[in-house]
Amino acid sequence: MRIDDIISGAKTVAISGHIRPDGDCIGSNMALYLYIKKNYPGIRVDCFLEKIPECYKIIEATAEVNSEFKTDVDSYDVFFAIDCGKERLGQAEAIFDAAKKRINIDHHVSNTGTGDDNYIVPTASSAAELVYNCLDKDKLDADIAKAIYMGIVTDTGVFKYNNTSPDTMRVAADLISYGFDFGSLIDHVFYEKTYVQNQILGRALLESMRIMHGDCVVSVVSRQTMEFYQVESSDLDGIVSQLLLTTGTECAIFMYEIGSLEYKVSLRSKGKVNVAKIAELFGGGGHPRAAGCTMNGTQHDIINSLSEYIERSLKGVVS
Ligand SMILES: [Mn+2]
Repeated sequence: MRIDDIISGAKTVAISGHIRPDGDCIGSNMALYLYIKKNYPGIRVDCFLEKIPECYKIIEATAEVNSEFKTDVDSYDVFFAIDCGKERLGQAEAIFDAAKKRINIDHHVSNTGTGDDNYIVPTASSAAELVYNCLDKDKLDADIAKAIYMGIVTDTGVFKYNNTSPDTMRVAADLISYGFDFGSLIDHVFYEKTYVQNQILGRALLESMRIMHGDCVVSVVSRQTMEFYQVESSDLDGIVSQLLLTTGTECAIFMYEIGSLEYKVSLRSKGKVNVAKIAELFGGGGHPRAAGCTMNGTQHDIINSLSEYIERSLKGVVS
């Protein structure tokens, strides 16, 4: 798929991605937006996305994103749905439906193609990598390269998840040749934490305990502690991953109180324990190495219930 061919002759182009946009959605959308804006000044291009989280505003022109989903264009000549099928476009779906030519670029395995033209590659690391493949490399600049790089970095966990392919690395290598500060970009979108996020992380690590002879690390944050540090549940992201990084640990449990005798539980595994199976037993779900559920009881009871299944899983009784 070549973007230059698709938009040839178009006067109006719209771009959008999924609801609650993440780094890949924003990176892939902004890359295409910047590409058209910079190389085709005669084309009106609009990008529709829900509110952009603060950390992604490091990308050029995110302030120009239309989060109101209001437009005076009745029917765009071309609409690009990127990083999702049309059913996850949210308020942009109606604009997509009204467009003259609908293009769908995505890497989600569940997407069978919802456009008139589709470029769906489930093995690709990210939608951003796919957008890169469609662009004329001579028309890229540092801002566009940075947006694509951000998409790849977020969806691969900084080139760590197994969706990272040799092709992904080759694309990343090309991208850094355009010259942008990829080190500070990665820190900003991936590793940087607010002061209170670091404080609650420290507290959770300090109060963690090892169970099952060190096979599992557990930490619990109470409502009272969250109030003391004035943190929200989103400030607790990443604590469970840090617990799992303990040497010799096979799995990690992180839980925080959401109500009286009610906890949100996150489970992580290095591979021996299928935590999706365990989360499903308690009404939750997820992936074999990352899952979650909501559980009732005292923290002691919850840890006991979970460890029973984790122990059986480690012994190979359940897979
Ligand atoms: Mn994605």
